[in-house]
This record gives sequence, structure tokens and C-alpha cells, in this order.
Amino acid sequence: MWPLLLSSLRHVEDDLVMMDDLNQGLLMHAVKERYKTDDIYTWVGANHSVLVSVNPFKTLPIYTVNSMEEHSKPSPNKLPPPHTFAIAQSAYMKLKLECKNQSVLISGESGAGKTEATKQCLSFLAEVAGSETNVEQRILNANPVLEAFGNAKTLRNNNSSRFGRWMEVQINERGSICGCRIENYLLEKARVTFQTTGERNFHIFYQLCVSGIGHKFNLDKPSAYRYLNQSGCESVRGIDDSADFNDVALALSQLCFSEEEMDELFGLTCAVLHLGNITYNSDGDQGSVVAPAGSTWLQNAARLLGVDADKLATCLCERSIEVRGEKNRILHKPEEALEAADSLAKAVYAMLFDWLVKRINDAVRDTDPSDDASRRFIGILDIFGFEIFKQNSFEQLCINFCNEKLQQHFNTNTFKEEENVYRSEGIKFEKVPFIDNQPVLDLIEKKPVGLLVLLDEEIRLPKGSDAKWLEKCDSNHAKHECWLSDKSARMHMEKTSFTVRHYAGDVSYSSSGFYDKNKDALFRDLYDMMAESKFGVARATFPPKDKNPRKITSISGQFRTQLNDLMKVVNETEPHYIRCVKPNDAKKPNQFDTKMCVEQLTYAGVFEAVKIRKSGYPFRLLHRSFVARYRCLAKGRTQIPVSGGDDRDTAKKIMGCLPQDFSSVQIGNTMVLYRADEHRILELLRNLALELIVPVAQRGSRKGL
Ligand code: AOV
Ligand code: MG
Repeated sequence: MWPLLLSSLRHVEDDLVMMDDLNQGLLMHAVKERYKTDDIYTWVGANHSVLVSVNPFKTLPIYTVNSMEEHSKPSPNKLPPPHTFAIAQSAYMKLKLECKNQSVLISGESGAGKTEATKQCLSFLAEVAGSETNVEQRILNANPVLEAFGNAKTLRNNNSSRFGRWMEVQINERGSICGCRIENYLLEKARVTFQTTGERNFHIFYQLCVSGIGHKFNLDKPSAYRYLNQSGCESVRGIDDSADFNDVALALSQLCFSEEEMDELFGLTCAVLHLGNITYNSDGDQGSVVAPAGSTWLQNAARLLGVDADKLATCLCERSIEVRGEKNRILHKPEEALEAADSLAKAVYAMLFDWLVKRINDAVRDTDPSDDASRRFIGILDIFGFEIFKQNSFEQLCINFCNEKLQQHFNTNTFKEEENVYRSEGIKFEKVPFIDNQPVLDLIEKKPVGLLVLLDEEIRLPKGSDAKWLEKCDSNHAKHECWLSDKSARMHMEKTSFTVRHYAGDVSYSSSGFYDKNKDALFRDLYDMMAESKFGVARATFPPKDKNPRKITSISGQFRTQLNDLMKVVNETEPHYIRCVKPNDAKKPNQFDTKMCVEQLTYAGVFEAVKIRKSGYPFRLLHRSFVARYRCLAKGRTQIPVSGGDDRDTAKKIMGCLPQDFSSVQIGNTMVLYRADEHRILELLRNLALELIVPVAQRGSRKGL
């Protein structure tokens, strides 16, 4: 063959599966090269259901209304450029054409860009689908509110979501948005009372402190509060708490929150801060008293919680228990009273967040019952990615469990989707094995001895503990392939650790605190006190409890139920995936740490997906598109019509008249399917035919190429 100017062919593919060669290094190189030119998005696979997104850490001019319009009118014969808008467009088109619910599943580690991608998809849908009732504006207004109450500055991300969310954007038969349903998962409530150095509490606290309405709630500067002044971080460069508060207040009023509701919402939030400042002295004996007597912190907290100050003091300094019908008082030591206040603060905030989501749902609900039957939805999932920290605890096990579920869905789906294409095209195919993470899911959730199942059982036992739970896990799973017993290590040093072999790697957890975190108990007296608050919002967040003590709902139990419900819904949808990648830890633009990126794409199963797709027939063109692209190879052959004719037949004839071997190309019912080798030959021949590349012998005569 002639030596060719191959460099003129080289461009960095915007679809990883289209790349000629398949290995991790080359794939990474492609993503990196694209990143250098601010092409932060790359497709994985020809059907555009998996998008890799690398956080640019700088503002790119690619999210304008113009760009939305361009993406909303993709050309039928051209690959749509990779973009979050293209994913949203594809979901929206499929929903309309196939009348099937869609989902956009967004994953990636902290700071990778999941929430930004969620907002981009929502804005695109709001712009392109619109609504007949302005409900799309209310849906967009939910964002600043949810972020103020649910996001915080962490070391990894200045605006880190500390909860997961699923937003189901409902679309009526006319293709307009008609409502939305938001489900929230696992708010990190421990942050209310403690933050690591350099991190902050939830944004709303600082916003209220600097807002003009702070005085209404007797608020002082952030530095005055124990819950805000321990981490050495009160303001963040790039965050304007005062301006953000104005956005929140505006958004709340557009979500039709009444003045009264807003007052109670902000009041309860501020009550949390006052509650944290109450101090206690020993009562000289076993118990404690609030000090100083008449503490203004106590007065403020009680006023804003809508309860009596003396009652609040009593409920913090002692608790009553019932043993065989007889009531007894247990006095709290000062440090126990402090702990009681912390647990009340966390409970108030977490319940308030749930109430807020419920209340937003009321404001964005579809109120037209005639839409019921024809309504479809696009669900968008913005949820925590795998977490592998130095210290991993109960929260990480729940989060990683959730990721295992989503990963299993991704694997099965990528695989199933391939099979479906071959089946519907009537093509023979070989089954490709893929990593199945069912064993680790079983280890965690399978009844009767899954780790979380055993933990739920433990908290129902009168004398349960972290240590006893760990012992049971050890004895039940000693031989489990995903349970790496740290028993021998435990003899020497880390007495509480255990390791789980996750899809993304081995993660060691410290079992201390699992019991309490899962039980999440608020003393009964404190709960009952809140249930009788004079404020409607407080009463709504603490509804009277079922008196049956056996029906304790654990955190892991609630989360597993939520997750299983979510998976049921997601399984009924056609999924689209956005795999977000964080290119460096410094949150800096134009820095691409290859090792970090390889790790993240591995966790996300992207290499696996590329492999599955490549082992089949990754190149697919509709008969018509194939003929349109390659008819030029058969120029001058009389048996091939210059235009028109049966496309399937013409496609066959084009390949038939060429000397190369195309015997492994599959002509399916609607598409021509083939592998990289054939693709390379076809493209080379096409470039030659169109004189896009020129043999070396002729180089001198063709300037300007
Ligand atoms: P996350 O949702 O994945 O983290 P975010 O979506 O909050 O991450 O992104 C983190 C930060 O990266 C944002 O605040 C932006 O500054 C920047 N960023 C992300 N995507 C883009 C983009 N497309 N263009 C410009 N900047 C971007 V967490 O919520 O922590 O897991 O819990
Ligand atoms: Mg986020």
C-alpha cells in the first residue's frame, strides 16, 4: 500500500468505542487530549447513552440558550456532539417517540460535577420542553433552596451536596413539563454538630447569620456558635452568603412558601444554633443543670422551637424510661446533656430537610389529573459516588452499597442493551461475560445474615453493640469472597476494623459507631416535646410516633427500602449515564492527573463497558447512512445506483465490489454492523476516494492540504 499522510487522518475521537485500538492507556490519552482543548465530554458507544464528563473547573461558553437550541435539533445522519444537553435531548426524544420513561443516572466522586450536570439537564428540559403552567420555573427554583439546606463546603468541593436526590420531571402527552417529584436520600446530619477542620456546616446557617433577618432570630456572627466556629472556616472564597440568601428567599416565595412558613423554617434552623450553645453544670450530684440559670441560649432555642424553656431544660438534663409500666427518671451528666442537645439539633435539622423536600414537592406537583394516564417522566439521579477514605464508617458503607447497586444496573444494562441490538437486528453473537457484583450485594443486604440485616437485628437487642455485631459478621461470613476478615489484624491494633471487597476496590471500615448511627435514637421526651411545639412546621416534622417499640426503623433499613424502590423505578426506565470525572484534587483548570482519572473511570465501569461494546460490533450505521457515507467507494460501478435503490441491497453491493475482505461485516435488519478493522479500511478508502488524503508520490503537487 502507498505510504499515506496518516497524520491528516488523526483526530481525537469523540466516541471512545470508535477508537481503533482498545487499551486503557489509549482511551485515557484520548480523554486527556480532548480535555486540553476544553472538549470535556466524550461518548462511550455509538448509541449515546453513556457520556464521560471531565470537570473543567472553569466557565465554558457551552451552556447558552443557543447551545440548548442547537442540541435540541440534532441532525439525523450525524453523531450528536457529546454534551450533557445531548443526553437530556436523547432522553426527551426517546420519551416522546417511544412513550417510555427515561432516566439520567449521574455518578462520580465528590467534586466531579454531578450536581452541575443535573442542573444542566434540568435547565435544558425547562428550556426545550417548557411547560403550560410555569411549573418548570418552580422546579428550577427548588435548586437554590435544596443547595442552601443540603450543601456545604467540604475539603473536596466548595458546594458539596450532602444528600442524594432523584428528580422525576414529569412530561405530558404534548411534550411539556407538567410536574416533578423529588426524593431525597441520606442527608449527612452529623455535619450539623461537627465539621472537619477547613469544612463548613450547611450553607443556610452562614446565610442566615449575614442576612438582614438574622436579628429576628437573635442571631449573632457565625463565630459566636459552637456548631459554626470549630472548624476554622466561616467564609469561602467564591461564595457570597448574603447574595445566596436573597436567592433562597426569592426561590421560596416563588415556591409559594407563606411568610409564616418561611419564619418557622428559618426560626427552626436558627434554633439549632442556639441549642448548640447551651452549657451545663453538674447539679452537685449525679445530674446536671443548664448554666447560667436563665441562659439566653436556652430562651432563644425554646422560643424558636416553639416549646417551653423549662421543659426544654428538663428534657435535656434528664430522660424518663418506662420499665414494666413504671416510669423512672434518669439524670444526665453535663456531657450527656450536651449530647442530648446535639442529637436534638441533628434531628430537628434532618426532619426539617425532609419537610422542606415534601413542601417543595407540593409546589411542583402536577395538579392536572387528566394528565395521569399519559404522563411520563425523565428521572435524574444525583447521588454520592464511591467513597474510599482513610477512615470509613457506617455512612460510607451505605453510600458504597448504593453504588454497588447502581453499578450492577449499569453492567447488566450495558450488556443487555448489546444483546437486544443483535437480537433485533437478527445477528448471531457471542455472549460476553461481565463482572457481576451480586456476591458483594448479597454480603451486604441478603437476608438473614447480610451485614446491614445483622446490624438492624443488633439494634433491636437490649444489649446490642458494635463489637457483638462485628463478631456475628465474622462468624457468618468468614468464607465469603467479599469479606476480608481483619481478625488477625484486630488482635494487635485496629480492634474494630473489617474490609469489604467492593467493585471499586477493597474498603476498610471501622465498626465503631455503627450501632448508634444505625439506631439514630432521639430520646422519647425530646421527640414528644417537639411533637407538641406551637409551630405547625415543627409539629409536621415530628408527627406522633407509633407507640410500638418493636417497630424501630433503622437508618440502614430506611435507606435500603428507599434504594430498592428507586431501583424498581429505574429498572422500568431507559437509562442514560453521565460518568463524571474529577481531573485533579486542587480544583484547578487545565490540570489532568491521569492516575486519578484512570481510577475513576475504572470505578465507573467505563473500561468494562467499552470492552463489552468493542467485543461485539461497535460500528453501526443505518443502511441509509452507510450508503450515504460509502457510496463514493463504488463510483463508476454500473451495478450500484448513483442514488435511490434499496439501501440494504446497495450496502451489500458496495462491499461486494471492493477487493478487501468484508465477510465479517453484518448486515442486520436496519443497520450495517462491523468492527474497527473494517471501519479503518472503509474510512481509508473513503478518504482516498474523496481525495482527503493523498499518496506521498503526489504530495508536492497538492498544496494546501
Ligand atoms: P459533585 O456534585 O459531583 O460533587 P459539583 O457538580 O458540585 O460536584 O461540581 C463541583 C464544582 O466543580 C462546581 O462547583 C463547579 O465549580 C465545578 N464544575 C463542575 N462541573 C462544571 C462544568 N461543567 N463547568 C464549569 N465548572 C464545573 V458532591 O456534591 O461533593 O459528590 O457530594
Ligand atoms: Mg453534588
